[in-house]
Amino acid sequence: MLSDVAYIGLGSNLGKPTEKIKSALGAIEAHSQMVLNASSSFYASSPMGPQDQPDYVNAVCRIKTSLQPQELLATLQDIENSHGRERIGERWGPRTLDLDILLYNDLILNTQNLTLPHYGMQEREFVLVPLFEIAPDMIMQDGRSLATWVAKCDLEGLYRLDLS
Ligand code: ROI
Repeated sequence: MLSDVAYIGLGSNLGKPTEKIKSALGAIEAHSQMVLNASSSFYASSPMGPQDQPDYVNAVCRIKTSLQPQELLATLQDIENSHGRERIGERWGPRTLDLDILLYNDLILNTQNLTLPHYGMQEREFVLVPLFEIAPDMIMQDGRSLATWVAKCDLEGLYRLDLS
């Protein structure tokens, strides 16, 4: 039963970021325990954190899944690894592919390797704007609308990519 709903943030700024994100969405789609339910446009975004790295491409998708949060995390890490993700190097440094669970149903979770909702979402326009595209009516954990969160974030440096 694919009855749980999760939102996943995708990001890449090494290699061919757009291709990496497309390929990651393909891997999600191909997995027997995940159904890709919606995916946002792709966005170019200037790096949050160290500025001496390339711009990112970011997107968000919604899946239905039968994987529990920890299983989903491990599955997404497998997909990262199969796209050449290396888990060494500077914190907040460039990455070939980053897949983050943003939300899993209404679950609130604080474990060593997984925090839900994803910490720092509120400050990340490259997460909130694509999320808003596929979930315009979403209410966030503080009771405010996602629209309110989007209205408060700085949209400078974020561009929707036209891939047609
Ligand atoms: N900055 C942007 N714009 N997009 C990301 O996906 C991203 N991911 C990260 C850090 C290094 C925080 N900066 C980012 O992990």
